[in-house]
Amino acid sequence: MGRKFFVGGNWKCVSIHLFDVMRMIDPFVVDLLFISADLVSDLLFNLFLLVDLMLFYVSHIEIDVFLWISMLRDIIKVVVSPPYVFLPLVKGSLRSDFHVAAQNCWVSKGGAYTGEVSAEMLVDLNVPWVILGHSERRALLNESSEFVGDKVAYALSKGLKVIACIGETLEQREAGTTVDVVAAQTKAIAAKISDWTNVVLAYEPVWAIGTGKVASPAQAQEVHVELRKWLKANVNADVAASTRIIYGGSVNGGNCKDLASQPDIDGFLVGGASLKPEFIDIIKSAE
Ligand code: G2H
Repeated sequence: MGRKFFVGGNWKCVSIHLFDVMRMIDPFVVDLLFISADLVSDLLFNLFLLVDLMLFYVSHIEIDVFLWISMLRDIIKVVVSPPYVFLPLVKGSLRSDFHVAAQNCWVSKGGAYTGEVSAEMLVDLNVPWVILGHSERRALLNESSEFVGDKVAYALSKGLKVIACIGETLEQREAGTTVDVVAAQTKAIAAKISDWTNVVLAYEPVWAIGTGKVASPAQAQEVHVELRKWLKANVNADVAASTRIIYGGSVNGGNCKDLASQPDIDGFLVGGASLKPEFIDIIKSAE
């Protein structure tokens, strides 16, 4: 079976109007919640909202038809990753065929680790996915590749699915060490796990993150091919063929189609654009 296209929305630590973002992803469910909450207090406001919603649904009908057909055909996996505090609300309100991910979790069993959230807690909340090793955490919080490898292994052992991020800095790219860097980051994960079934590898060149400088389709494809070669040589051919390698770094509605057309780009991890209506266009690039 082919690799199912995967689109992750990484909401990071951005202040958002939750209902606006949720309505963008699934107007029907969220607005019903919004309406029922408000009906109690403000009938007039809701009449106004209802008209607004009717107009909204009419203008988004094509989007929803596409999404529902695509989901029925089982060709896309969509996972959104809100900050921890919003996880239960987003999970409870989101359309059932979309899933949620945490943006991080602790490296071992929970305990006296102030400020951390454990893999067990996510499992208890029925949060199925977690993003680990994002370059912002590697750079700002000094997370080493070995630490990320340990986190991936622990999260998998508790039943979570992992979006594991790797990627080179601009200096490393300019020094010609891109493949060595991503191979070393992948090796640190491979050293700690034996089953790749629940891992999605996210190649995110650091120089492309939040900068508007997206890797060209050829640049991204080249690294994805090298990663697949590395997995084949160092893990096995099955893992190389079946593991989804997604691209992240300034993906938007304008560049997603060309990137998605590359044979080894199996989807995206999207930051800024996952909080905008163009996120739907990015999901649609699976077709
Ligand atoms: C990379 C990406 C999401 P953005 O961090 O993981 O963010 O799309 O804003 O570059």
